[in-house]
Amino acid sequence: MFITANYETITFEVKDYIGYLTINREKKLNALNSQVLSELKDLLSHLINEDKGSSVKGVIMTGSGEKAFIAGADIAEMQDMTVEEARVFGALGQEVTLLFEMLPMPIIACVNGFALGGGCEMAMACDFIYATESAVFGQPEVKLGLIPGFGGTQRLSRIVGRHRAKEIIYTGRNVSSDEAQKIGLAIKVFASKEELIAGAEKTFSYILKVSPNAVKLSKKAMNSGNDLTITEGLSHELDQFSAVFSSEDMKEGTTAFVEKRAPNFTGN
Ligand code: CO8
Repeated sequence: MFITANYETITFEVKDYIGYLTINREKKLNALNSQVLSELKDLLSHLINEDKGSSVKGVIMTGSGEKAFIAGADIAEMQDMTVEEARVFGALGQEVTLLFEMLPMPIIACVNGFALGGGCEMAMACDFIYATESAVFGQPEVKLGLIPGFGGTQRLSRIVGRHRAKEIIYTGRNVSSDEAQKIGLAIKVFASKEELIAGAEKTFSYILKVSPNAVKLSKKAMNSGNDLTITEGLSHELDQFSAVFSSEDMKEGTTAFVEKRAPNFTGN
């Protein structure tokens, strides 16, 4: 297991195969500055490189405290950026969102409070979003003379539809947890942060029983197919579908069914 002790703005703790990733800048409502993004990049790269043999089979991401998941990119840091510096900062944020999508294990964004701007963008890069009733989503960048820069102009449309995404981005308005659930941005809503985390743990209790290899390849086929035509997407699915036939998990899962016993998956 890699060393997480050096991180200052995030924490990562593993318990019962679940990695608990927390953005740890509570006083600044967990706003994303360059340090947070760099530490996220480092952690996610380790998780991707470890893959096989990793003790982490799923990740729950949340923000420290009760008030915010992430209240956006750090406005104070962006205030004086040059065009070149903004490009580097934007590219780093985008890279982190792509690393979430490349994680070999599922990651659930548990949105407790504000998920604005870069916060909404990080949540959308996770596999799916659970939220508390008090959660507030939005892409308020236009109110600051900015535009979404960590993937919001691309992922929000893909999740809620282009016209709805345009209305949300052009107005910069808040989206309540209730509305987020109605439009498919958050898929489950819980009364408290405690229940939110317990809800994600319950979902992982099902995911941890199935083949980690099959989940990984489903994720890969679904993420890579997102931007393709149906024919190209089906071709990607076929690649991953045939690839599972070389796995021990596939032999174990099908043999266990035929032998009428529970499977014992290893992730290989
Ligand atoms: N950046 C920096 N600091 C922040 C941020 C932020 N996004 N959000 C909150 N903070 C800080 C506040 O400045 C304050 O600090 P301090 O106590 O030192 O004054 C502390 O957190 C607490 O915040 P508030 O006092 O404002 O708390 P309230 O409960 O009154 O308000 C809000 C909560 C409504 C969430 C309010 O803080 C707010 O409006 N925050 C900004 C939300 C926002 O606009 N987010 C989008 C930012 S832009 C963005 O994310 C762009 C992403 C792509 C960038 C690409 C770059 C190239």
